[in-house]
Amino acid sequence: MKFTPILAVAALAAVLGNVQPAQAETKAENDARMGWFREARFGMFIHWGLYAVPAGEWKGKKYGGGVEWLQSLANIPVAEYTPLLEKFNPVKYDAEEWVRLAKDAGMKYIVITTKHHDGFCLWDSAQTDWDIGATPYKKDLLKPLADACAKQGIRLCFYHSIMDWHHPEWGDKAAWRGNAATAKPDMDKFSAYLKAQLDELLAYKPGILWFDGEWEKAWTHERGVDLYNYLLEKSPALIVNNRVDKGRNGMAGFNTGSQFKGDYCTPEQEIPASGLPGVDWESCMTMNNTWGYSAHDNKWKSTEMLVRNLIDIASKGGNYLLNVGPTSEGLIPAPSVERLQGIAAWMKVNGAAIHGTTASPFSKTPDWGRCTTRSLPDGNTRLYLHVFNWPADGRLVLNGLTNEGLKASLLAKPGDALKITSADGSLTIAVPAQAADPLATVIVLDVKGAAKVQ
Ligand code: H79
Repeated sequence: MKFTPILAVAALAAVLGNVQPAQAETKAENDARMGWFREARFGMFIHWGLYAVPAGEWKGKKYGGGVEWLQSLANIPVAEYTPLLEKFNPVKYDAEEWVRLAKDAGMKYIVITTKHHDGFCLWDSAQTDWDIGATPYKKDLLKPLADACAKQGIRLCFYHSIMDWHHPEWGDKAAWRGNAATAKPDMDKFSAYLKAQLDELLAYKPGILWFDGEWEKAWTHERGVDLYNYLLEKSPALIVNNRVDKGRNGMAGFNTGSQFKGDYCTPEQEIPASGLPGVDWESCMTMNNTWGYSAHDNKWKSTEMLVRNLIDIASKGGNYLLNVGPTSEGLIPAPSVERLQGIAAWMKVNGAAIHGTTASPFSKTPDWGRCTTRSLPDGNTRLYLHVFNWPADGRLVLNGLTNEGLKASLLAKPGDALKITSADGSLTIAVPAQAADPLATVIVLDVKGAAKVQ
């Protein structure tokens, strides 16, 4: 719902507000701010908006890929897209249930699209009528999620698209939008709108602001720096992804220079082969081939692949942000629920091998699987060996690991010690004949001191 006088005041405050650059942060301060994110390792992405109504189909034609892009894929002018408002009525939305699904799967945070590229807002913003308040449902969708997250101990985080196909002042005009109010869009007015909306969103106390759609020319490095500083000034504990600025290297997502703002890198639909050493990062990925709900995308990844992606990412020191795209009724599709429950079963046994762990000491990805690590208080190191390919001869050989082995067992059976032998600069663990879990069987190995691999 739009209140014009408030818009004017908010816009003025946003322009005149204190946007002094934040003081340079010390490493200790950065460690404290990024701490929960580094421990989390696993989060849920939720892409939800008006595009769930057409669900990947427009005028009888089916579209593939990310169908949250439908307005652009089908070149739908704003005037034709607007009536979707009347059909977005998520009466089956149960925020408690969504958070429960995420929490059971071992996810520690949720990132929801407060506004995607089509500009539609999931909360009743005072800055626009292009929001949930104009649908038959009317009620704020973020508040119940914020409450459920607070109750269940999950961090709520917000995706917010910078690019906005609905706002007349967004500076890159595609002819199909048909909504340019002026011949020359005013990006200062757009920035004021962006900041006033972000002020509203900060009231929900999000853990992360996850920007996107920063690549169009209208968004500049200067605006990225200004927005980052604006947000950190207002909310010093906030984490902001690198898409606030212009430095990300396409889908690979890593920063191309230290002048660019953003607290972590954002590979999209890919896992960096050797991680991104020295920086924080998070790979966001879909379960099928779309982010927003599609009625016809059946290209689901297996639960095995999703669990192994999580392990692979953790072994490289990153986070996995795994997407669901709820329907316009407010339901997470059944294939997504099934997969989350499969992941939950694995995480119930093996969560300790993911949460709060650090990257593998092996420079080459081992043939048998992946490794995550944990520094123990006594200076020794715990290795979690996630075995994908179970050794046929009952011997798991860790090539090049020169540490003294202290003890080993299956994570699921801590009482049953496995025999460790060392020879020729490698360490070998005698394992049972059969893998305990076909998705990945985890062996815990404690070694003396810091892990050393030759
Ligand atoms: O919200 C989901 C997608 O809708 C959105 N990001 C995820 C999280 C997304 N936006 N764009 N894409 C996905 C793919 C488009 C990539 C491109 Fe580009 C935009 C190719 C060229 C311009 C970004 C900038 C990648 C390369 C340069």
